[in-house]
Amino acid sequence: MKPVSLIQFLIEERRAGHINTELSLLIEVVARACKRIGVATGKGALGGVLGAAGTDNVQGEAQKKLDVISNEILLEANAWGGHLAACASEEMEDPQPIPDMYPKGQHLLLFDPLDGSSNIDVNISVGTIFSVLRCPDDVTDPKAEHFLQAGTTQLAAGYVVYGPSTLLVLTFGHGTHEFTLDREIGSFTLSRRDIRIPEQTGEFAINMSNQRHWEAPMQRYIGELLAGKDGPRGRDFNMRWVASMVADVHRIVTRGGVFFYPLDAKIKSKGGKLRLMYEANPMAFIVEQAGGAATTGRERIMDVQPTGLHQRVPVFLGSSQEVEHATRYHREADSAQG
Ligand code: P6P
Repeated sequence: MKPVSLIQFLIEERRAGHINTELSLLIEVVARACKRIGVATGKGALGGVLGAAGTDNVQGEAQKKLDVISNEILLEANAWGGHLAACASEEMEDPQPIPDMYPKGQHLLLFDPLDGSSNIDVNISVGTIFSVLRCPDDVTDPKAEHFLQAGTTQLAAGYVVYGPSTLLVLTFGHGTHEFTLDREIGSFTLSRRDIRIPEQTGEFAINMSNQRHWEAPMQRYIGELLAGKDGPRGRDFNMRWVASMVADVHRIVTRGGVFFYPLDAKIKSKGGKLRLMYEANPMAFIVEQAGGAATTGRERIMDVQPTGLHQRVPVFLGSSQEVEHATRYHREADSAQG
């Protein structure tokens, strides 16, 4: 069968009325920027871009040189096209407006330019995560509050995983689709259309070193998985933890599984570890469109009404039956506490 390129897929989506021309251009530009990020990360030590940048981001986390480089690549690529009103990034305190010299568009782009970058120096897969919102009609100079839209309003979401192959996974709300970068011709080619995540799974992903800090329902749920076939679940489970959300989520999108970053006593005051606007929401959109589920342990992630651009939430996502099982334990515990 003739391979379908990303641009052909985008034209098909436009003809189907799923996206407009401006959004189609936006995705093309982001995909091209991610190819450049992939080249930069692929150089490794030879590119002189490993290691710390010597600066901290808005989260107070030490930035890697490639965090800063990846952020700049995405900002520069999206400045001139006329498809965006502003960008927001994990690496920037405030949104960056499109420079006045360029036309502005009707979209807002949010991204984590290089998620999992602590893995860069040890050559483990990392990725870019992005989310697209509509800029409110009467807003010409978007501020942070104009980005504070629930995940259900996303027009598009995607990630690019820089692994043995470079893959783009994308949704416009009409299924989740995967594109593989054909390095010989430099274009993303459709490799999986309408991905479905199995409802059941025997594989979970969580950072077990936080176990003693978890809330009681999380202790109960994970304890039952660890008890295996001799415990209440009556089956054995396997565990994976890459500590790179894009890599862990892509495994789940590919073969099922469930990913948890629950509240724990260390991070409770911050609301969680992962960021709602440019990590949890886009991943939730992608996973739900593939038949999976995504909650905070108490509510659907995409229903959360944001209160801050860099707000954090707990994340439970993946195979729907396990997400619902763990979420049910949290709701039961909350009800019991009254
Ligand atoms: P921990 C990477 O820093 C990240 O934001 C996600 O990509 C990843 O899932 C998580 O943090 C890893 O957290 O506690 O294992 O370092």
